[in-house]
Amino acid sequence: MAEHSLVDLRSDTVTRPTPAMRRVMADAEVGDDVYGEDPSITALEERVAAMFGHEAGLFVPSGTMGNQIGMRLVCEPGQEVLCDADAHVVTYEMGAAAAIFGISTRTVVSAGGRLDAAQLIEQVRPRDNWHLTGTAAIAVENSHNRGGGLVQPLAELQELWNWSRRSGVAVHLDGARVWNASVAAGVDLLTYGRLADTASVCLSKGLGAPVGSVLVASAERIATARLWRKRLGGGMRQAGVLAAAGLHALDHHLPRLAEDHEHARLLAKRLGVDPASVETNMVVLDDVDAPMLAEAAKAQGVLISQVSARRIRLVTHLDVDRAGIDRAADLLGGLLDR
Ligand code: TLP
Repeated sequence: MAEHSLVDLRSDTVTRPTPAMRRVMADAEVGDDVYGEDPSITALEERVAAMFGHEAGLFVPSGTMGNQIGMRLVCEPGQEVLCDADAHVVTYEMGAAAAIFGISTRTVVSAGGRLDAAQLIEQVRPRDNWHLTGTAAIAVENSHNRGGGLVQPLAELQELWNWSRRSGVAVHLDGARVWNASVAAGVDLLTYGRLADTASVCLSKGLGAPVGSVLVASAERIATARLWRKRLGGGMRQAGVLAAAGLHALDHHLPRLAEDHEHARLLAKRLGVDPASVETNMVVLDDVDAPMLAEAAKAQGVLISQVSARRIRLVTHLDVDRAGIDRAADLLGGLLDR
């Protein structure tokens, strides 16, 4: 089957740079960013920091690096980060917090990933006790990946933030898809950014850039983050070609996320999934034979991802148009007999 006829719903990470994006990448002004001399990277860092109301930003190769450095900035080795049991930072980042930074993580099982500030706050442990592992930070994910792209309630984020100012426990935001949350909820990025001490946002998910995330925080913290990035081997040289793709994505791909959300709702409707469960660009199929469905769909050119033996995730993005959605819905609907 020709590559272009595939409908790839495994993730929004699978997008390829558009022709227009490739042109700005080719024309990007670059320099050696380890010397701080890449104007495209500097422009991207300043722009994203301002969008989220933070003093500074740091371009990093991946969301994983953004999250891990972000958490390290607000948590010392031997302390803990508290988060939801299904959070990406503890599920899909290969134990990095423990393996690299000596950070302990503790998780709370929430209702499908939805933030309940009081539930987390209740679990926080003091940092001045002779026995306990002190809680230095709470990590929040918005939108929530394993929660099926759910958008965190603003009131809960605000409650957590207000409490965190009183308690001295920091808040890290895994904002890989905070763009989707913002578009879906009509909450601006500045509002989300101001409810976190550190935030990692991805350019390579719904925004469609090929590589990269930006970590935002105070200028002092970002100066420390720059050292960690270099230590981890993430100091990049003429990576302005990548930053240019990110800048282009912010200009052209942010407002169109509403279209992905519409496509996800459409898919859900066609597959008998409650459209109310679709808040952004993901559809979850539960109680299905996931390996069978994935294999049968793949044989006919539709790629979907298995979250577990009984759960499938479909993710809409800018490389799947309405015709692709219809094709996937026809095929999956037939396979599921829905
Ligand atoms: N998520 C990927 C996989 O790792 C599961 C995907 O296909 O959804 N935070 C969140 C909420 C994410 O969903 C991801 C990627 C990351 C962080 C990590 O980003 P990368 O892959 O750039 O390290």
